[in-house]
Amino acid sequence: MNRHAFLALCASLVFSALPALAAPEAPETVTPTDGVIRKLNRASGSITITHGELPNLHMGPMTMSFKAKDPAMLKKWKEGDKIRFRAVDAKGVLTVTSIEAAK
Ligand SMILES: [Cu+2]
Repeated sequence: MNRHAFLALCASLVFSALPALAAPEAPETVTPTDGVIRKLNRASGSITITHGELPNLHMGPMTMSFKAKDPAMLKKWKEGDKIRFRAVDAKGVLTVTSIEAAK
């Protein structure tokens, strides 16, 4: 392997490792959980949910506040809505990454 090939290999290894560092938990792999919206704060982008078990966050059922990944995703919801949602630990901030209506 010549020097250029070696450097290219190093670069590809570094870049392939980056997504894993930036997102320790891919949101799309998290199983959605049932919840009921208790409180919405569109200004601060926070949402309080009574949620079922969240295995990926090591939580049993409880009522708690999350940060919305994007505050705009709170627009269509209101208090009392039954939802299915995904939440992840984003560097210590418990963050809701998706919300859909419960069936
Ligand atoms: Cu909780």
